[in-house]
Amino acid sequence: MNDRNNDILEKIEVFIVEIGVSGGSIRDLIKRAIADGLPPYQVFTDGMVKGITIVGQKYEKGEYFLTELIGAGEIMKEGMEEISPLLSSTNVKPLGKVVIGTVSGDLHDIGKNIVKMLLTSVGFVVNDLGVDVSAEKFVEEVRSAKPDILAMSALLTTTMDSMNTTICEIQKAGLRKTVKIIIGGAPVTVEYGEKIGADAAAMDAAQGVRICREWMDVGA
Ligand code: B1M
Repeated sequence: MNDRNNDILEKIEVFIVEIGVSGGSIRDLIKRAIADGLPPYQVFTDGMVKGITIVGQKYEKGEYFLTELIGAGEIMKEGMEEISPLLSSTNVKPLGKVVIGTVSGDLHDIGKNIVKMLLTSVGFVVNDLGVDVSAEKFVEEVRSAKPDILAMSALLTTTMDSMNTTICEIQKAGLRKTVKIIIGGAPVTVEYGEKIGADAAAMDAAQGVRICREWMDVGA
């Protein structure tokens, strides 16, 4: 990668970290990176994801507050709108079908959207149910769409239990053996995943995608 490419990726990262304070738009920066010949997946991971990760770290350290997080979240969303179609168009053959959603009572979707984009970029067809998805809705989708994988995200300790409820409902509907279930989100642990009978719990988006690929027998 040449200096010009490094420069534009850094600009994207800094634009997110500084919540666009320098002016311009994330869409224009992404367009420039693509015009310079950078692969969409690299623009996403080495620019955008790097930026939002730093924002999260600053929040943890008390350097940033909710206002900055909401602002960075908005920029990520706008950037995702720009890059998402490019990521999907780079796919060659579908790997498998995933139904994804943030569980009932929970409106956090930045992490879920990152997982969705990474899954899409490696070739999965992803049906995104959005946020605040009820157990009934997940069951209905597993029944009708027949996905290979159900992916649930939760960011609140108070909504984690919705994952348990959903898995119980899927079991009751006689669908548990038809679908692999992966869970993720900041409060989720491997132990919790085992406790509620998920097939896997991912600590980050990259691990989640790795696990899904392994399930489709294509390795990491
Ligand atoms: Co809220 N929020 N929030 N919030 N929010 C947290 C989660 C919190 C930890 C902040 C804090 O107090 N330190 C806290 C939860 C405390 C707890 O439950 N223990 C909290 C709270 C309390 C709340 C409200 C209740 C605040 C209020 O209103 N009083 C409220 C709840 C609303 C609701 O959901 N019903 C609320 C609202 C919001 C906003 C709307 C303002 C906004 C969300 C915007 C949006 O998502 N569109 C927001 C934000 C931005 C956050 C923090 C600051 C950042 C979350 C985030 O996007 N991180 C968060 C603090 C934190 O997490 N440190 C916080 C970046 C993102 C890339 O990481 O989502 O963890 P994450 O995703 C990672 C991994 O977890 C993983 O991959 C991603 C990338 O590696 N992953 C998966 C996620 N899902 C996966 C699924 C997988 C695999 C991996 O497979 C299925």
